Amino acid sequence: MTPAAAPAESPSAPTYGHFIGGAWREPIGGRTFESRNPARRQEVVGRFAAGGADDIDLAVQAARAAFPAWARTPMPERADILLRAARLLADRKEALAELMTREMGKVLTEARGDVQEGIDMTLYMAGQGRRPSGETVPSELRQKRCFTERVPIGVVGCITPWNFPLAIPTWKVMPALLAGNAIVFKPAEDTPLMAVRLVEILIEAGLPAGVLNLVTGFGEDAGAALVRHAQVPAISFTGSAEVGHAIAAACGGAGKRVGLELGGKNAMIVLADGDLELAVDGALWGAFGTSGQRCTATSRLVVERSAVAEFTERLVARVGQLHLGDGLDPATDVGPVINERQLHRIHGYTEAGQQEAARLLTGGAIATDGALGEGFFYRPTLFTDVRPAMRIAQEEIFGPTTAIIPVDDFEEAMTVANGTRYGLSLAVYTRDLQRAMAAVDRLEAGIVYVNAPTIGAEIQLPFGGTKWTGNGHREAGTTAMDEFSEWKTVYIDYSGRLQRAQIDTHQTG
Ligand code: UN1
Repeated sequence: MTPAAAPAESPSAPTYGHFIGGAWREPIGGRTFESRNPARRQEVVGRFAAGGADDIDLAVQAARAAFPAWARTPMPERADILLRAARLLADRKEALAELMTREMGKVLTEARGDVQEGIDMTLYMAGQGRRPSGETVPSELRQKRCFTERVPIGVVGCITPWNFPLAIPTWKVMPALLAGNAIVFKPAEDTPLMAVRLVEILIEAGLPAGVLNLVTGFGEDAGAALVRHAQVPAISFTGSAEVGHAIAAACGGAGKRVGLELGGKNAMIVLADGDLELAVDGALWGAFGTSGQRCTATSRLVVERSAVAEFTERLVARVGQLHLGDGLDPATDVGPVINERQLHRIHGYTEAGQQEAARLLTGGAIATDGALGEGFFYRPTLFTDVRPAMRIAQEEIFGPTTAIIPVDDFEEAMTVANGTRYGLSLAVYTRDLQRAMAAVDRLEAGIVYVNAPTIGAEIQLPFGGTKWTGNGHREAGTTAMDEFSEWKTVYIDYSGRLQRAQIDTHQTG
């Protein structure tokens, strides 16, 4: 079972195993599953091992065995491996992007962006390997030094989604490796091939056996076994709020650390003084880029009432021009959605919107004409007259659907934008600096944009959200290592006598 062969059309698509302890292995139960091209469902891009509790246990044991030596390896040496991996990712950017489009569906330009985000993250973490990673802090006592240092946690479980099949794994795997942890990596069942490619690159870059282990398969089996495993003290998960909260409960009960990144119901506020053409450009990109399958997707357009008619007219015209198709076709603006279940789930939200008397302006249907019928295509969908309490204004749809919510003024815009359970990304369009800054102050989200849509975060800044979106962690940026390391505080007393903090320094009388 080697992963070397290029993927081909079914039935000759290759079969890939788990990567455990430095070797590719067949799944213990012998079960496999297929990853298919969402633009052409008859095309199998690969067959993969369907992992279960036994495979996970094997991977955890391999990680435990590799951990001590990796933890002792100097951080700059670990960083050098990441630097080599970044170069390999850059060398293979085009091939990886094409493969991503075939496995996941996003249009090729966006797939290139996903790979680039992975390269950026890997380079950034390689650089972090030679930067200060602790502090020297003054002691209140003489002849005493105090400093902090980061130490690895041990074996960490990384569970990643399919929508950014390369970038998001790098947000977790790279800082976890740099911090000195060993990893069991369980990628989404819809995009295992991108995970295989990433693991291959890290091995080629020189990662020692057992430091990174890959177990492919389904959340209910492999994912749940990883979360429950007694020798995995930390889990990092990106995915739905429903699954994330179940993981958090399991981790909480077992005293484990858990980092969650759980989606959003992101809004773009368009104030009447804003540049409406710029806002239309932003809405199109934010709502329909990646077929709306970003946790940062612009799924609400909160528009000041006096601008609604003009904004809507311009937006409807532009949505009508979006070309739906295979992401490998340069003429395509919007690719397929990930799978059949999601396709029907998205359509269910169209029905919910209509039942609640929102007005459908365009789209709202599964596309079946010609070649589109071979894949999972949903027409870019725009609702208006949406009220803030409607399901389409409250629940994460994760598809090419967005909703115009008219509001009377700035105050109502703030209330509506903040009025969901999520708190990932919010945007405001205005030319008025005072209102822009007031919005920055008042919007309840981990990420706020001014005059840009809700998508487009850069890796050198913290990524994550408030409220239901997460549990306080931030990925990437200056905070990337926090989720994957412990702080050790060290006091060194070289006075040769007992010195008592708080007491000897504050003698009275
Ligand atoms: C996600 O949607 O899960 O900010 C991540 C963005 C991308 C990352 C999105 N850089 O849209």
